[in-house]
Amino acid sequence: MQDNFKSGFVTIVGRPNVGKSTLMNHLIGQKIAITSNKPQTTRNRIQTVYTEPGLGQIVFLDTPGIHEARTKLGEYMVDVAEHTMRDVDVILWLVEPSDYIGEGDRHIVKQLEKTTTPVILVINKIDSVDKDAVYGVIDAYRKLYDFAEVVPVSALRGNNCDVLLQQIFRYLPYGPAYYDEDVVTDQPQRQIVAEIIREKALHALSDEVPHGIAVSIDQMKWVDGKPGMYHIDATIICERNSHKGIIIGKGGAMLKKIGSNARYECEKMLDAKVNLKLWVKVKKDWRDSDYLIKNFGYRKEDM
Ligand SMILES: Nc1nc2c(ncn2[C@@H]2O[C@H](COP(=O)(O)OP(=O)(O)OP(=O)(O)O)[C@@H](O)[C@H]2O)c(=O)[nH]1
Ligand SMILES: [Mg+2]
Repeated sequence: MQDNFKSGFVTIVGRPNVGKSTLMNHLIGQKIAITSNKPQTTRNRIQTVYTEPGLGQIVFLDTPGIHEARTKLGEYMVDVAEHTMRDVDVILWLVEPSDYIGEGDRHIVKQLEKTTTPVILVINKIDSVDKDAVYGVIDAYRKLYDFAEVVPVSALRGNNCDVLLQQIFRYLPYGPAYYDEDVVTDQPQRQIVAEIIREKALHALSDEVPHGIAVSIDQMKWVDGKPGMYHIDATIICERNSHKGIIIGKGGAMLKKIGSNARYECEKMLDAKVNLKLWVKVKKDWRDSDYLIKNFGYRKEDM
């Protein structure tokens, strides 16, 4: 490894729905984290690796949106996000392009004040506002905190993401790569499949139903044949009987839609045929049960 190679960990934090997962996917050039227009999509820390040969390696941490938690799962999610700020080389704080700064963002400033780590303020979604409005946003945020850099981007369109990468590298220490060049994520395939199903449910359902969904993979096996294919059995867990009815839909139409959208994306991700079977189960108020949230994979040990 050359002497001038840089490497380090970079967490992406911010309120729900500001575009953290969209940004991470864009920066690494691959869809690993699921995204949706509903807040609280990401529930775990998701690690991905970006390597620029000869230059450096960035290990990104995508995190759940920091919000006022109303369930035990919510508390877990906020803990996960805030925990990542402790041991990284750079913090990316993502915000909406608005000069109104609410309680949620003020809470995040308090967390940033606890560290001495360089913070890059990333103003996302600049495609949705006038260029001039961005200056007002920069001024409003600069009054709150002494940022290492401020970078406006559009994660959706990819605008200015190259500049953001350059700025991140400036603040990384010299050192060898943490992972081989071909490593992209720490997420096991089964976990990515579960997340794809949850994403398709988030996209298809409205109101409060999607927030109370978890997905468990009951079986995932490769069966040789012509063609060979993955057989995947998965269960969508929801909080109430009435939600179960909505997820299944009239004559099973909703579940079929979620299933076929998920199968399509799983086939792309696995580069193979997939036979996906979905079930729906009710676990009443599981988001407030320590036992069940652990059971569905939201574990403090993984933080
Ligand atoms: N117009 C516009 N929309 C964006 C941009 N980046 C993200 N979005 C949209 O914002 C919504 C939220 O994106 P996510 O990436 O899921 O946001 P997140 O911050 O990861 O959300 P949580 O995981 O819930 O905390 C989605 O509908 C995205 O398509 C952007 O640059 N411009
Ligand atoms: Mg997210």
